[in-house]
Amino acid sequence: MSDRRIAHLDMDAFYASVELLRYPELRGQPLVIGGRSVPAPQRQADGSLRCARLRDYAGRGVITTATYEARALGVGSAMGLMKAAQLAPDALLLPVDFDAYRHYSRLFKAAVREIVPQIEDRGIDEIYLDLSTHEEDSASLARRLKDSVAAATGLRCSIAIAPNKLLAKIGSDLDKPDGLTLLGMDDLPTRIWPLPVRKINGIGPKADQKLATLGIRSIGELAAADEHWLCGHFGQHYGRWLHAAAHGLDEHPVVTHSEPKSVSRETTFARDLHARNDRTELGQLFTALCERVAADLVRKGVMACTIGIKLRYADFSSVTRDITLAEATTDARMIRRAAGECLKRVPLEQRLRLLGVRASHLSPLAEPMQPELALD
Ligand code: TTP
Ligand code: MG
Ligand code: MG
Repeated sequence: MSDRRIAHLDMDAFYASVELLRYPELRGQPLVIGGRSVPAPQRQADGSLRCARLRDYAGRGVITTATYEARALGVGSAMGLMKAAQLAPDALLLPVDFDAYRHYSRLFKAAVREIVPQIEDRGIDEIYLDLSTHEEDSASLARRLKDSVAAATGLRCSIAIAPNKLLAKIGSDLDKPDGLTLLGMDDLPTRIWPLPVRKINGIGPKADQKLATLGIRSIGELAAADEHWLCGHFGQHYGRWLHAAAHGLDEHPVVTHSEPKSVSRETTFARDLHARNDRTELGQLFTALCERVAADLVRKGVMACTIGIKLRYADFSSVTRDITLAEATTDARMIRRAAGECLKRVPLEQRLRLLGVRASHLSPLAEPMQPELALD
């Protein structure tokens, strides 16, 4: 696997850049997106644009993102707006418009697929690509991808091509904005080891803090640490992973299969069953179906927000019902309970031929590359 070529592509200041497509006259100014009930910019009679400023904001909202001009003033993602206002009171403040960002997210991914059909979708503004089978050299491929995204959206992105996902992800951040970064294993000592450990995807605040108390701040210091010593402090699994990551090693494949839209299981009974007279048998079959759906969800790495049932009656007519949960789940008991609720909403006088359970509105389970969740 040592000759893989993996790309990570991440849009630059994504939400803010989409807003600037709409309001190009705001380019070059410090601008942040976020908050609650922030007024949208108003076009004045003289054609000028009137925009909220950070200093006008009162409330508990946070910044989703900031333009690079605003970042220069010390503000950025996840910072409270009131705190940001102290650092950059004159920065412009725009409300979030997820529909617009989703639209541009689809556009840039479609532009990439024109060149590399298989992508791993990692969220609204980033993707991984496996370029190993492409003939074209990395620099010109990356250039073409960037040009294609820019032509389709008017937006800039940063791309890194590296031997694996771990290094590609670190790399796309190295020369932002508008970065084009090529990394090989030779670049480890000069470009990766000086970086703080937090730059590794999978080292979160908790692990970062614990490493700091052990005197390890840079990836190079982590690489120099003894693997057994790390395992002693972080457990076998995470300790080994830390050691490998610091040496730029990562074997995770780019996962390009598209996620299923729904998962369902159904069963046609050997003989028609009646909801009352065959209650026990029906209940057991129902539970078994829910357990199989739950297992399918886990196997596919997704969780479901909507649970539905399908019944077919002795006269071959059928009905479906579904229910949306407060929280996505893969849990068989939760699915069984939701399906039971659905069952209360269908007529049960007739005998039944078939029973089905379906889970939909799927979203990916947490990325397995983040073992830090298990830390305490
Ligand atoms: P990022 O790719 O992390 O950031 P970015 O695209 O704004 O800037 P960069 O040039 O550094 O890549 O996140 C993508 C979008 O996700 C971002 O535009 C807004 C949203 N987001 C939040 O809503 N909250 C957050 O804490 C972060 C980090 C991002
Ligand atoms: Mg981004
Ligand atoms: Mg991103």
